[in-house]
Amino acid sequence: MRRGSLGLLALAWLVTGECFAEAPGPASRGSWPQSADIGQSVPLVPLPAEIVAGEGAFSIGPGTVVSVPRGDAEAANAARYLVDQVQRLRGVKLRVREGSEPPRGITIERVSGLGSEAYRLQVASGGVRIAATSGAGLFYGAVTLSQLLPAGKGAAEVPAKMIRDAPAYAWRGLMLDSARHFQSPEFVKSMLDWMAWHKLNVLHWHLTDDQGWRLEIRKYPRLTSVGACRVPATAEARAPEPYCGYYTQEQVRDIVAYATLRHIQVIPEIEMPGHAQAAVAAYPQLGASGTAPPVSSSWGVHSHLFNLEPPTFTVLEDVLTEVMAVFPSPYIHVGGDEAVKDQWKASAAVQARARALGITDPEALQTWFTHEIGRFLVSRGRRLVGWDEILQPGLSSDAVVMSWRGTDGARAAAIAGNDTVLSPWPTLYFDNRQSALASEPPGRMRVISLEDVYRFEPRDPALSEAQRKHVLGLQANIWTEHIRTEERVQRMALPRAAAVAEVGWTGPEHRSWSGFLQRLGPTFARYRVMGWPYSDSVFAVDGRVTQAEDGTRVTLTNQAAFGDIRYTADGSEPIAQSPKYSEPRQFPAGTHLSAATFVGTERVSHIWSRRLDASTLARRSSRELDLCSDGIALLLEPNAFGAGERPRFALDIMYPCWIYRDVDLTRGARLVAAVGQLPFNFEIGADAEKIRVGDSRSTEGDFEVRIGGCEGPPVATQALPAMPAGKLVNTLHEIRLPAQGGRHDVCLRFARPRLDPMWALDWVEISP
Ligand code: TNX
Repeated sequence: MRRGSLGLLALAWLVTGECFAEAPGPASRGSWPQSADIGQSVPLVPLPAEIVAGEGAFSIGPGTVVSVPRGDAEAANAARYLVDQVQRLRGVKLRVREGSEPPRGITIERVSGLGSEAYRLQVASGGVRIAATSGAGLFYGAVTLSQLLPAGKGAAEVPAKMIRDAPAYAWRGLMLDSARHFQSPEFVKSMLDWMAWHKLNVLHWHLTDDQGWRLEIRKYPRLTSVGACRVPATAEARAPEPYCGYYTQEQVRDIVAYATLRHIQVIPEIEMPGHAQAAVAAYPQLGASGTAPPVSSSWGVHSHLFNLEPPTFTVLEDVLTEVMAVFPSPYIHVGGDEAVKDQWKASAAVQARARALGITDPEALQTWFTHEIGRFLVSRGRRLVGWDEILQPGLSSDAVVMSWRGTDGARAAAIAGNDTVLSPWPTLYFDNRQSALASEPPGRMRVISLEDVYRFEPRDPALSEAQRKHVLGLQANIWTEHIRTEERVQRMALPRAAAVAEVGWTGPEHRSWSGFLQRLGPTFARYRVMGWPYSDSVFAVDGRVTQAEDGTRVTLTNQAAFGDIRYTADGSEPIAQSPKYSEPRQFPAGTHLSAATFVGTERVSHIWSRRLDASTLARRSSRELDLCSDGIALLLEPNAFGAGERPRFALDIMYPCWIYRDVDLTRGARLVAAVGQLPFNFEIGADAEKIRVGDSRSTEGDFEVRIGGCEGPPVATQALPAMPAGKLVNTLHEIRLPAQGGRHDVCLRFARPRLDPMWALDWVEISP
């Protein structure tokens, strides 16, 4: 139903004819469809608060005039956005005119009394009006109008309607980690493009970490000359090319200006006191260890912290001064997460300082640190943002708490009277895979589906109305340890970012998962026109092939159980007329099966395709096997220096072990395995001692096969040859599994002589 059930009906707009008149009252509205139903058939993301259908349509085509108030730069900006979108979507050029109103065109106008991001969009056969009080509202009206246009060529009709819209939350963000992997300025701008298209309005930019310092600081050039390069970790014993990248202040200004035009605030994050290893590598005197570490090429929680000497604060304040000069955002993020205090506890200088301050608890020392930095920021008119570790007694009330260790931090912050942003792991962590499909790019093995994100509810019933006002909104984080390329960053983000946008914008009473799915097909079509890579995991066909009496049995599903799966059995592309899959069925051996998901006549997924032969039946990639445990389960690529496909190994780095279920071992079996190596480049503290490397009997390690469980003696063991130079996978042939009687789970593990490197399974084939 519509927002607040709208006793405001008298205000509802009747949008027919040449002018916009107010509806006389509920009675005359007849059976007009309203938000909940018509909204889903209009491909708007996020869904507006209120949509009322009208009669007729307005055609937007070559020469349609967009008029803006004279001298209103923000209105002109909204108009330019619209012109640009229509050009990209339809290849049609609109004209912008200042001042006088065109008789039949698009009018962008200021009105008073609407909220800070609210707008009204009226489409009638006589013209279109976008009205708002703020520049952001005008911009969002233009965004909505552009989304109403289908992708295609030439003029397009927009059915009459009235939209009244405003966001539920003021902070609708994404965090981009450019420290672990670096993205080009062009990529960041394209990200701003699609963020704006979804009415996302905060880009939290993670610019410094243990693995890289990525922002030019003129006063301290070593931060980038040293801190922006690391040597990539590799399982191979050769010196790889350094991995480098940073943004000049010039580039940042350009990006910030680009964002501002799209009503996106860019909030920099400069991590302190932890995640500081790259900075300490550049200027060891800033560190608490007295040593000069390299920029890290490991992932995980590192020990290097800034020290607490006055000259260090001077440097940090100088850095923040340069940061504030290029980032006008009212908020400056200073990290604060995962600062393990070992170095502070071990440092005589830090301890002396703590005593001088009268602080005995190392956690309280971080509070003091945060307070010092926060005070500095406030003196420059900015507010400190930090991860939820900053929430300690004594935290200043103007600090903003970003809740990542679940949502408790947000609740506690709101109760304490601090503003807060919801960014909880694991739901809003886009380094998690979005499906269990073998085609997912590297990341964490946990699946956070589009639906998981969509169903995230920011509203905390435990908070009072007043406390709830402190919850500014939500944000998803794209951590890039395992996301090496820009295209993958984007695929991890889209379409899950669309779900974040809708959760942040659209009130819970209007959100509907099935409605969102309906709008997704047309949304994907627009992504394609815009050239925005996205993941179709929600619709992609998941094909499971098993042995049947005389042939193979195939089960086809998709994650959302949405649309129709259509298939062909002759190697041709499935089309809207291809047979529809309804239940598991058998195909003769040798069939070349292809399948895809359709919504109506539109194909909304890529084509899944398999030849149903003996090897398809026997082979499973590591992504298709079960992992024996869920410690730190990752999907990883080995570092290769050069082009070409790399294998993707699914493994739990705490216990690399896989299970191939339900194998017929009545007459024994033959096993072939493809294996590779990965560096163990994870800083996990004392947890590393829990990792069992096994009892390796040969110099490189052994591949071990067990039946029925993973702990008993192996039924087969094979010594591992050293990895051949230049190869990322090596195939082990002819491992014999003894006859066992019946079907069994087969457990696959390695014993290795040391922690680093790890052996990993790429795929395995078990055939009778
Ligand atoms: C924890 S979330 C971190 C990041 C990692 C992330 C990986 C947070 C404040 N710290 O440093 O990249 O987990 O998922």
